[in-house]
Amino acid sequence: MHENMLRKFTSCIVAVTLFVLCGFTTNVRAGACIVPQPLKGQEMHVLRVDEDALPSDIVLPRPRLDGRIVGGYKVNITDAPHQISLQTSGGHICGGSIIANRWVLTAAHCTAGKTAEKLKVRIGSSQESTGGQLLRVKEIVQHEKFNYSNVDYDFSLLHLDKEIQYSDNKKAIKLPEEEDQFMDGDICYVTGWGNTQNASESRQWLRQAEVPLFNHELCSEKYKQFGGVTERMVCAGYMEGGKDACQGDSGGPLVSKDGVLVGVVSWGYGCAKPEYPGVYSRVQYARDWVRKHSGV
Ligand code: 4AZ
Repeated sequence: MHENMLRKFTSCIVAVTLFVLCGFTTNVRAGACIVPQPLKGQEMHVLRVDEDALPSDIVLPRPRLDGRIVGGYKVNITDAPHQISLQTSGGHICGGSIIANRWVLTAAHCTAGKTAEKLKVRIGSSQESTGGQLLRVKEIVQHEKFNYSNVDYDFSLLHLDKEIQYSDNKKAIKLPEEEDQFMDGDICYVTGWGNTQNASESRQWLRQAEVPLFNHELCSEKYKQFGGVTERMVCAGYMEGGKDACQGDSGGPLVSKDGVLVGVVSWGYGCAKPEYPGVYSRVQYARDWVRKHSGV
């Protein structure tokens, strides 16, 4: 095809695609189009929305999968030895946490539509693409109530085909007990190889950000246009934004100062934006479910 024709053909395809995405599946208001952006292995992302232009009674699809650890710093895997990188043949897709010798906890939206044979887990490395060990997954146990449209019950267990020998760079994280109390403002740590939203910050190395737990009711209020947050979710971040998990961090750990796995990176509106904290699956809620399926 001639270059000119090819260009015209391409812009036509782009125009039609934008029309379909904006006109049928989402909303176009005051120039704001909520465009679901496909990302490697994922299906839907809401990227841009003009909050002032939206009436408060419409419920938008949950935004997710749009960025990486923002406002953080490089850490070594020995600082977060429970952290794993979940991979397909294309490389890193999500984070996860070692919870026992043969078990990893991640997000259900990371495993949705995948088969165990296609997944690998890199453990014991500060870099997602090299080092440590690459283990096979024997079985995916995805939460039976996981709901893709509102991201509720975003939990998945990965049964590994080999036992992990614990060392300084690979070990299990403690799960919360039913009676543990986590308070608004408690500082937690989120880690991952996700987007830093800053070209000068490498995403090859594991990064960490410190984020305080965010009041549940206030978080639900902030996200009311996206359906609010459920009891299976916990929010963390600053009202002024700046530090957050982002694209590629999903499935990864949110850990309290006492070393307890409080949350699993799940979703949020963009990354590190003021008034939109990160939303995590609340591990305490899934404690019995984890015990039932893994014995952990
Ligand atoms: C993601 O795509 C993702 N800022 C994770 C967390 C958040 C946004 C996106 C929250 O993995």
